[in-house]
Amino acid sequence: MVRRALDRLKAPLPAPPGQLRRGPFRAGAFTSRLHHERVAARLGVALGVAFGVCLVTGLVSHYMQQPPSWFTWPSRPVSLYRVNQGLHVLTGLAAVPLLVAKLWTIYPLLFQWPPVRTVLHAIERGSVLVLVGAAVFELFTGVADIAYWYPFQFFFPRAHFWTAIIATGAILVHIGVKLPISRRALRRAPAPEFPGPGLSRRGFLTTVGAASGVVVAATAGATVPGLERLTLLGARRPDIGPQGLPVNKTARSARIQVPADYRLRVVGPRPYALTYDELAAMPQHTVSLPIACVEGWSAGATWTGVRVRDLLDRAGIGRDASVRVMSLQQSGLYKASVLDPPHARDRLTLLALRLHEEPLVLDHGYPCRLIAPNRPGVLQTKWVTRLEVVA
Ligand SMILES: Nc1nc2c(c(=O)[nH]1)N[C@H]1C(S)=C(S)[C@@H](COP(=O)(O)O)O[C@H]1N2
Ligand SMILES: [Mo]
Repeated sequence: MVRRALDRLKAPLPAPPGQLRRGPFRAGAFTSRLHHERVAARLGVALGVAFGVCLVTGLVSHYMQQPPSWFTWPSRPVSLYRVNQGLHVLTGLAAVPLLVAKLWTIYPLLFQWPPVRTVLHAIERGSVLVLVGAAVFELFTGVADIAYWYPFQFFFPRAHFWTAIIATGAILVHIGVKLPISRRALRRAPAPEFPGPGLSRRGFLTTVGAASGVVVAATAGATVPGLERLTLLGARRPDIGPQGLPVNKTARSARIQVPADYRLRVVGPRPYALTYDELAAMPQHTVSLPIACVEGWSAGATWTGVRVRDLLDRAGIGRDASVRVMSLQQSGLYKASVLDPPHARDRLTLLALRLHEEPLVLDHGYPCRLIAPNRPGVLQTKWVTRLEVVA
């Protein structure tokens, strides 16, 4: 049964009339020696590595923000998420020149003749279409997100996540189909290039690799400490902003009004409320922790404030409780976040009142903001007014 169905998929289809074979469909229409399977295979390997790292780091980031029950993420090492986020952004950016080069290398295949030989061949070509569409979509939306540019109607994280899943499936199918060809192309001694002017295959691959390297070098400073001044292409300089730190969401755009009778409320078995002065009179601790923003930048800073676990203990909240951190913000996705037990109990997790020893400015979360180790920036809630146990 299966075999017969497969045979049918492999049966040759009638060829279209030869008169249609014109323009780019002609034999020998593409003359560049760079449209070569060896070039395609090399670029494919580089893209596979870049997309692989991008996928794994992207999944970590996704599950941190919407944790399923099986997912736990430790609060240490403190900068693991920063590294994860940096790898995601940099491998994604490095993939842009690689993908452009790969598409250019293989585009003559668009005009192969006959366009489809068998049903199986049609399916394979269709899967390449899905793959190219998904890869281009991922890189485009990723770069747009880094630039805070949302020319689309859909919700970026969800579309970016699901397209990654589709792309991964299409890549696996593609690797399965092309592996024998790539192996052959990579293993065999390189076919001699026909002589003539123009770029050699090696020269082309070196140029593409260099372009990728320049993109990484010019954007790495957005996440790697010490390279800030090299950030020529990054959308943000992580050392520029009020109090030396960028602001993602301003108080104005979040419509924050700090009421004159501001209180921090901690809701547990023994609920209580504190004024700003009472918070400032509690034991203060200083920690050095980064904001690692999923929108492509990370910046370290020194924060001073009250340990969250001291606040929770005082309310009688247990060690295994997850805690919701709520802000003065009325609407928006990031008006609250949840601290799971490892982060809630970590001695580095603070409600910070000061940044670089000065009181927080409103844009950084005055009266107080959450800062916890090994956590994405979107979960470092600003303008905090309430901590409560998650039911
Ligand atoms: N209440 C609230 N807190 C928030 C946000 C927000 O939109 N609302 N944005 C988050 C994001 S995306 C980041 S990267 C950090 C940035 O902190 P900063 O502006 O102090 O650098 O704050 C986080 N805290
Ligand atoms: Mo962010």
